[in-house]
Amino acid sequence: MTDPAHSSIELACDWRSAGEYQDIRYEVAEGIAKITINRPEVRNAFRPKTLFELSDAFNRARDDDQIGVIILTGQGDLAFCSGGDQRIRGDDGYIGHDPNDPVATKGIGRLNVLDLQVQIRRTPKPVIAMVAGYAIGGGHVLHIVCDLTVAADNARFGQTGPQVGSFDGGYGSGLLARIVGQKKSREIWYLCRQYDAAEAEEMGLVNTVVPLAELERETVNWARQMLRHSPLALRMLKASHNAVDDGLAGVQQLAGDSTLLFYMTEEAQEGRNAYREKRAPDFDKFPKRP
Ligand code: S0N
Repeated sequence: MTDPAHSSIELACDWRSAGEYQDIRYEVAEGIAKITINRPEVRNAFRPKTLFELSDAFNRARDDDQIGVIILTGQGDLAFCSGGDQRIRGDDGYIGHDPNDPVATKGIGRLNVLDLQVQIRRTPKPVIAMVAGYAIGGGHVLHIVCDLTVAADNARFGQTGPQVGSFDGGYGSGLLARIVGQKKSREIWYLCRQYDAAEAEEMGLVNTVVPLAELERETVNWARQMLRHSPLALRMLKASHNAVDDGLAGVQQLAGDSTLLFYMTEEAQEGRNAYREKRAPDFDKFPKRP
């Protein structure tokens, strides 16, 4: 039987571990952060601990000003992620078993993955899903919320919600429909079929498909290409692409980025300086732009 942890994917960078975790790995190289879900024995299904660690790693990558692009992937050839760990699904969500987690010790379920989806969307750096094997259920939604998806030729995509008594009516269906169209999205959810990498590329669900061994090389090439570009321009483009689908929260993100840019101008700094110097601001010198 194939070892689920085995990877035929050739490394493309000299990765350095930059965080201690149990369910994931966090590695960095060349301005890229690689976050790997490391539960291959369950096809990289996530439990609450996995999601808290992923959230921490995404924060780490966001706050590191040397990191320009983030890669999200799964350990091994067989799976990117198979969604929520069904073994610890309680009657009201996924139940953690970490004695240090106050929610978990109450035995109350919590829908943690939704917070991670929002976090990936709001991380102001491009996130690439690097998919080998299955991206299924909540694991499929994780690749949907990433900016780009590079797939290996063995990748398989699908939702299982109606089969296992679950559904994702947020990004999992709304954003999927934006990507592949309403009819196709409904087919994917209602029928719970699986789609191979070529079909996924055909429907615009992934950006490109490459041989399994070359998956990381190609993904890193995409990252390197973006790293040559203006990080602020990429940030604005991510926020702009998100804005319509994310409603007022999307507008807030885009508007926040505008505020960030405005803060960097002499005009905004005049307002701050005047307040600090206890004088009236002099905005006369700034043009009333057409
Ligand atoms: C991935 C599949 C297709 C792989 O098939 P394959 O290669 O034949 O392997 P298996 O023999 O089936 O699996 C190998 C071992 O891995 C275990 N395993 C696989 N997936 C899971 C999983 N998700 N949870 C727990 N264990 C898993 C198998 O049991 C097996 O172990 P052993 O050998 O010990 O029996 C295939 O495995 C598959 O179809 N997996 C299940 C996919 C699935 O239904 N996932 C759950 C879908 N639902 C969600 O993800 C919830 C979404 C969600 O979280 C959410 C969404 C919106 C709003 C809120 C929430 C929320 O709940 O928070």
